[in-house]
Amino acid sequence: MVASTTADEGWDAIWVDASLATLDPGNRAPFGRIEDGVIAVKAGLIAHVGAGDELPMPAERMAAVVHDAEGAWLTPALIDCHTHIVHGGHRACEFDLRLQGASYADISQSGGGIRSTVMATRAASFDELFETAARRLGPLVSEGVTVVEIKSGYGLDLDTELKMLEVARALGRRMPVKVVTTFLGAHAVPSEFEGGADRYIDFVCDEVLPAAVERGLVDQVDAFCEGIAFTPQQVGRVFDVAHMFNLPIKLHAEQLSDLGGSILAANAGALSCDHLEFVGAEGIGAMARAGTVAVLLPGAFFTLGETVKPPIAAFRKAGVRMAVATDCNPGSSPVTSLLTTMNMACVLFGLTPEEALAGATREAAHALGLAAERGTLTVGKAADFVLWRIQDPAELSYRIGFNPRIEVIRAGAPTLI
Ligand code: DI6
Ligand code: FE
Repeated sequence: MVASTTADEGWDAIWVDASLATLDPGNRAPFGRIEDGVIAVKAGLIAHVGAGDELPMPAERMAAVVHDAEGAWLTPALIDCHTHIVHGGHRACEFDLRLQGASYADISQSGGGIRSTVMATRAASFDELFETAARRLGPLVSEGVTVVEIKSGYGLDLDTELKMLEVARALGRRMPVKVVTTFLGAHAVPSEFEGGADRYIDFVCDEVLPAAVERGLVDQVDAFCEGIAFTPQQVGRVFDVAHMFNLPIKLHAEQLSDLGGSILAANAGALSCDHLEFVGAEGIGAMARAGTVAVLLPGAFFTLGETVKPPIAAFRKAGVRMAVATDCNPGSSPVTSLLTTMNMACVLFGLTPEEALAGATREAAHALGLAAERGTLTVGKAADFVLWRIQDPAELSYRIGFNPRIEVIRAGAPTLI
């Protein structure tokens, strides 16, 4: 690789004697690896990535600060591209019911499920939501996550949807993480609209989404397309409003059945379709053509005891990018570890450890429309990376419940976590 910055410019800092897993598609080695690598930063961005013996001058003369990585592995910082981390209450009682044989859909249809979290979220104060979400975000940050996507969707009324998004924005200001907010007003039909899904979609499209956009609270728009939620036609109406506001879209699609949501979403230019256990050939084809990322959520698959897996081989064959995310939520995926989720993606879905790491970095950046600025160790991208005490990058997916993080660098500077 070639240095893109001359010595005269002066780098802010350089890490030497690092084993780099760049995940850069231009580097064909496994994990895009560079042994005995160096990485330099300037003004919060990656200024140089390469082999140590290719530096034209001693590191001390090229950067103001020299860090010795002592052979540690260094990867792009992790990105959790699908979470519902802001929510009130818990659903431990449902967990118990499911263990006794009730299905997720049964519980939802009898008034539990998402609606029970909606009640708890409406009842919670801003501070309660902030504190509980921060406690769940902490473990992710500690694993080297520097970007997290956070959805609304447990308010389903104007005030609570806004409150959730405001909490998400506050987390981004007060914690060492960039937050991407997603409006998920079309997550479930709230009880006050029982039997009136279309009327609820009118309310979402005419009032809630515009109000949230006006307050600058929305980065992207999502919906839940499912028998227990909304039809493709109803989702299409939400997407039309998102397009009017020039907001990127994504979709919870084919989680429990195949309604063709992925076809609709891909044809509407969605950044990602998420879950996808039941996606068919037509959906896969549409996603491949549109460059829509498949976001795999093995925590939900695991928690719900699902048996139908997303079609990994078909995604590979069609060239559909695969991201991996926690789906951190109180019902189907009470998971606050992206590393464990990577393990699940390998063990349950058959991803390779390299695909799992790419899924939590490069492909997750694509799923959030951030690929130009994040997700790989590439000159010009944000200098967000993690140093790990591991012998091989596959170890990040292989161990369970173990966090080998040494240090997290954010915008070129070590973070205190
Ligand atoms: N699918 C999910 O996995 C989450 N939302 C969705 O549409 C779970 C939501 C919940 O059960 O609270
Ligand atoms: Fe989800």
